[in-house]
Amino acid sequence: ETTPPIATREHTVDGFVREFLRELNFGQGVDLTRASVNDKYLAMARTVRHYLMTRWLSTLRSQAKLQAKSVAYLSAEFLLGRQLDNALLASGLEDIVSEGLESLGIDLEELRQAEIEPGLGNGGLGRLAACFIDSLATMNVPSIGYGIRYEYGIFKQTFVDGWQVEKPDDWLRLGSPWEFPHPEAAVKVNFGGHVEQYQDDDGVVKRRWVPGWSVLGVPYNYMVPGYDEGRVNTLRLWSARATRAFDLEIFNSGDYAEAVRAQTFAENISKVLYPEDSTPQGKELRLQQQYFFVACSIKDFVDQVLPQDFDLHKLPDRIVFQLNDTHPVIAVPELMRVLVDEKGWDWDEAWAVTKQCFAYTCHTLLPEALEVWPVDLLGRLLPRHLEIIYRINDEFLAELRVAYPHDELRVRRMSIIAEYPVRAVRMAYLATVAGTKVNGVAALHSQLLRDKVLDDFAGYWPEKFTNVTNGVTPRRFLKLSNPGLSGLITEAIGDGWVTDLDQLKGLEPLADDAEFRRRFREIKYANKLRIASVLEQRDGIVVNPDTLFDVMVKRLHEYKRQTLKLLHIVSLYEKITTGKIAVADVTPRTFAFGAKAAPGYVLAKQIIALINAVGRTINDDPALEGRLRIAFPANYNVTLAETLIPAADLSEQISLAGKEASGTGNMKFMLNGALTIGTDDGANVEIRELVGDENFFLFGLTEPQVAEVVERGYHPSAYYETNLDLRNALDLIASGAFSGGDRATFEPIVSNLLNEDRFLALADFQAYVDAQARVDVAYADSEDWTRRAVLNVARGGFFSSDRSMRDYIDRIWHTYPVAPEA
Ligand code: 26V
Repeated sequence: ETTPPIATREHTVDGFVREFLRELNFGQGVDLTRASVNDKYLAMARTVRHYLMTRWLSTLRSQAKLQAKSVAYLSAEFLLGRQLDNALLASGLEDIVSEGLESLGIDLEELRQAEIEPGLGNGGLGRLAACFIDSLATMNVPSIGYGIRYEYGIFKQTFVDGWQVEKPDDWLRLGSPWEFPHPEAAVKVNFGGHVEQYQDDDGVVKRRWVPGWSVLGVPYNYMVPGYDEGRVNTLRLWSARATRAFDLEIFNSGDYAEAVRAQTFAENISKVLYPEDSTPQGKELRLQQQYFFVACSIKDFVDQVLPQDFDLHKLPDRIVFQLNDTHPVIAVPELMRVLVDEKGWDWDEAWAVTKQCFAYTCHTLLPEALEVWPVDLLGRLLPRHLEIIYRINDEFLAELRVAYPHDELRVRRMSIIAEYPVRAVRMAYLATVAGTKVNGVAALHSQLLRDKVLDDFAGYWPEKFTNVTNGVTPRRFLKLSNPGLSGLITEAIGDGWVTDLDQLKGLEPLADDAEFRRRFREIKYANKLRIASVLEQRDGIVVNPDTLFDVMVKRLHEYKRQTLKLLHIVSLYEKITTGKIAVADVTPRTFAFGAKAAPGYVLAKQIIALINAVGRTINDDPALEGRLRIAFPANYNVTLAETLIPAADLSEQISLAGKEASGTGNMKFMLNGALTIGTDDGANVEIRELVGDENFFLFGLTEPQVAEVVERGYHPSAYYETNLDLRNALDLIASGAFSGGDRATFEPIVSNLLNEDRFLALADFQAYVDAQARVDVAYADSEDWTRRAVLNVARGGFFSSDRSMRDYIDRIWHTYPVAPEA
């Protein structure tokens, strides 16, 4: 049997230049002399992508041949960031390209800047998915990412008078060279209608779904290139189109305008990413999105990826569907529906297979972030799925009544169906019942899941619960984002760390090497200069590289406590302007913030306005002699993170203990040589254990202490009454000092802190200020600070997403690596 050859490209400067010009002239249809930056960027992207194609095709070939078990990572979000640099790295083309472009008089940096990043995620959860698929490809793990190709990603944040104003993120407007649309492979997804009873050919009474309407899902494939000759895996994102049947019916009735309207209705499903990431709104369109991508993905895997004659009883040997939070959990009843209704299996047979095919990752601890779908909504949109969920629940509860014959209360607590305030499906419970494993995303988080959020389930199925601490890809967040430090590391220990981050341990002895520290400092300084120039061009913000860079970048949430950091700044300001401390005694700092607020989260938006207002006041106050500045660039995203994080000295990870599931920014800072000021929360706990207490600025209540304070009854105003510095800071905000004398503007923030303060910012204020004073002392000894910074890098290897993937493989997936065919 002969296999047809796969085309290859010539890995030489001349070869590259030829391919690039071909793309520019034949693909883009322009002459180099008349080509716009975007023309050149598009041609460049397509050229690079062609270089990866051979590996992609061989990956698919070896997969078809070996039929190895795969991971399907189901996620409503993939926050990829820009693609060009990563593709250049993965194809090993960096040198060839810079030489080739130079010979053509083209500036590579200008092309890089032309790329609009695909912002198809809100924050940590979406970026984690992107890091994971990068690691899976690099580690040669057969896997496929399934998600949604939103036409509009996370909104673009702008500031108007310091207030957040959202603009649509039209990321596809200049073309999208990284995707491969496959309209011919579209799949149909049904919605609505009702369920009917019928008799099959053998006279058996069965139930089936009679849908009310349907849409098409068009797959768009993206390459997921592994580093250094690894696999090129696939990310398949679904885009909604109207079905032809949909159109025809109405066209035939002669109502052209209605037909076009119906099309828009269908295409709305993948129109926009929901920008809320903590309080589920229970929106029907969101449930449509979830079912849409999950139904497409299961159908795709069963009908397209698996061989035609595949015996679905062996499905668990070929696939594990990893559920990235509860968003894809409707996949569970969908697979049941496919097996029972479409394949004609009996219920028990289908359930036995289904419950081996899923595993569930939980990403939160906030009760309000746990998704529940009211049964009236679910029954209207997916009537058959609701029936299936009811049956899963009935059988589960019957099983529980056997296990706990005298504890009906417990049985009801564990019901997948909540009865109050409205009857609704608890998606986390459904996922837990159906999954082979349930994992949290950091050691503390997994412990709290077992002890609190899912304690009844952990008691019933102790072996189902496990932890996999998050990680980040060292390719994007060290190698690419910090070329200076990467170069220094490679010089010292070789380049094996890029795929084996534990090798960073080899840097430990160099923490005591003065010359190494000098070069390390020099690189940090260069990174500060780099971000200073970016901020100036991008935002018109001026920062001083000769200051301590103190950085807090993450979504704006009360639990993350941006206000705690702000209170520290306001307190410093108050003390300086009232002469309590001398300006000359203040450590010069640049306080950098980056944060988007969910558009409907009123308090979060007020906090953004307050940060900007304080910034306007202190940045212009001559009394501070430029020693304190706030830099709050709008629209923090992956691209900005890549230049901001490598410049940081201090990483702010100050959530209330027990609320941040893991955090992943904290890991990126550590690996780029920042020290952390942080609470005992999420992965901070593990960071501190690894780097050592003496290299971490710990402060604040621990999770058990928080529970105790809350139990006793928390009264934030007591802290206001007894802590003069805190009172002065809050009074200054309340006085209107940052709002042109208007006391009303920020009154809601102050009164929320005084009367409610759900996340105990006031309780942790003094401890935080004290920890910041320790930071000042430590920073003053620049040699010792650098030594600690080096140790942070050296001890950060654990936080590679390659390690996370190894943990998932060992504890949950049980898959094996398969290299692409040579
Ligand atoms: C939740 C929801 C709730 C329904 C509405 C839409 C929506 C969209 C996204 C989310 C995700 C919230 C959970 C989340 O992002 N968790 C973060 O996950 C990170 C990766 O595990 C982790 O590092 C962060 O600590 C955690 O907050």
